[in-house]
Amino acid sequence: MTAERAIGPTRWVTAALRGLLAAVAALGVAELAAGLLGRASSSPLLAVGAAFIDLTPVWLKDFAIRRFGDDDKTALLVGLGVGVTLAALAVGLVSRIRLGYALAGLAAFGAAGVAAALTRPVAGPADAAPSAIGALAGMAALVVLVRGGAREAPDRRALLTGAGVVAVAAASGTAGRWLLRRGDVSAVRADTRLPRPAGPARPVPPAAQARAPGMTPFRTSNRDFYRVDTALTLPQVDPREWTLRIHGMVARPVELGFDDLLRLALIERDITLSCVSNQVGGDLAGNARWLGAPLAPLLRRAGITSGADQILSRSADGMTLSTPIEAVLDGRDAMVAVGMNGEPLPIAHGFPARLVVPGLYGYVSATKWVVDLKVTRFATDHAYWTRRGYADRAPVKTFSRVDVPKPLATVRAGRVAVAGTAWAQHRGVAAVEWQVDGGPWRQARLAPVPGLDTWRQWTAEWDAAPGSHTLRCRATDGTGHTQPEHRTPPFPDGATGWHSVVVTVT
Ligand SMILES: Nc1nc2c(c(=O)[nH]1)N[C@H]1C(S)=C(S)[C@@H](COP(=O)(O)O)O[C@H]1N2
Ligand SMILES: [Mo]
Repeated sequence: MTAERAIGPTRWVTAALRGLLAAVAALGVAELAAGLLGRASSSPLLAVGAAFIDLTPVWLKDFAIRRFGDDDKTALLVGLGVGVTLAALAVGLVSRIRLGYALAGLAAFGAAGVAAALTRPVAGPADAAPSAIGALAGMAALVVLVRGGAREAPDRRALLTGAGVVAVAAASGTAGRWLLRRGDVSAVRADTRLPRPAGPARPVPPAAQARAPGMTPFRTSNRDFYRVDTALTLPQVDPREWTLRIHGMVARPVELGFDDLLRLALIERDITLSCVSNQVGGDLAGNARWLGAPLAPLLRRAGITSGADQILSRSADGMTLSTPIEAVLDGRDAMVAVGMNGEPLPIAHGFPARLVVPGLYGYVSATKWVVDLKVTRFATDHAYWTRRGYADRAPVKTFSRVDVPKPLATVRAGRVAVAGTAWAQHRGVAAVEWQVDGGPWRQARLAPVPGLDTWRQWTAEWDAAPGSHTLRCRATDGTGHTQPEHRTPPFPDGATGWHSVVVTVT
């Protein structure tokens, strides 16, 4: 191949790289604008990602949670990054055909960013700025790069122009990130002191923890606690500025600051939280010791008007969840929680305050970063998930799981420890049965629990013969209801079905 012929493809590669550099400049400058604004959610990729989450159909969301679990947001951002890179390369290629088209392409991406930022639930007009300014910066960079590399061979001048664009992008991006980190409340959280509970938790019996090796911990550490939410950027809520407003169908609206909340008679309780998206055998559940202010007295202080049947709660990032009032007022330990396992709530779990209502799936009860409670009716107000077809009333379904042996494990023939976890929050787990290869059901031994609101571990001993075997379990709750065999998906009010595990005995 002659040198002449090699120039063609090189030029296209150079053109594609120009697009990439323009995109980097756009995103870097946009980050700086978002930093100056002090709002991470207005930065283009995060705004588009958040809009994407809101537009995601329920089946795709379930798939993402199933496939990526707690990493669903990372997966989304990686996907977005790949998409943006490809689009940027395409813009670069187009710039070689016609600069005007490429500039229009950048403007279109900027417009998408603006639209995404403006449609976030708590957005103001200023949130449009980062995407708009970023797009302009990207367009300017593209023009400069096209002019700078007019002869189209990657010569010294073109390289210098490229390096200049990268430097501007890196400097503004870094400055933007730094500005955004100033809003981080980790340090404030570390300095937050919580009072001792006026109503301490019942002690957890030591035997609540089943002894089988590899068994799930009875109490989930904050670090291992599952996380499910729509927040692509974690809300940074300073407790010194936090307030909780209770309003709507009430006689006397109430507003509380964080210190007001801490002065109330706090209770501490062991409560298992679980997600409606949890599949049969899934692990979107955790058990923690929560410290918080009982919610029912706060509502009574506000004076609920007759006819109200829903608490519509709102988080600092505009997420909404609906909770049936009857569940909050029926005597269970519904609370505005501030502490989790002896610490202030981790930021990812709602710092400085969240709701916890035993017995209901998280999407109808467990509002993190909660700032607003509107007393209303199901007939008038809808929340994020119920608007998408999830059930208004969603008590946690009775659930049980084989935790050990692990799926597809190989164990030695003879005595094998079988153990698992079952839950039916606020009804309690009354029995767990297990079976081998579809044989007779046998009663498992139930570990003691501190109350009805936590999960319950179960154990059994299996005299295992060599071969491949299927272990299966099912639980019965405190109302006498046994888990049905029939499998249903999580949508619209929680999965059903028996969990089974296949193991090899040698
Ligand atoms: N603000 C806010 N709160 C939220 C959610 C959310 O998306 N945003 N998700 C809910 C859902 S679906 C569940 S299962 C629980 C999960 O709480 P965790 O992340 O602390 O485990 O939080 C609930 N509270
Ligand atoms: Mo959930």
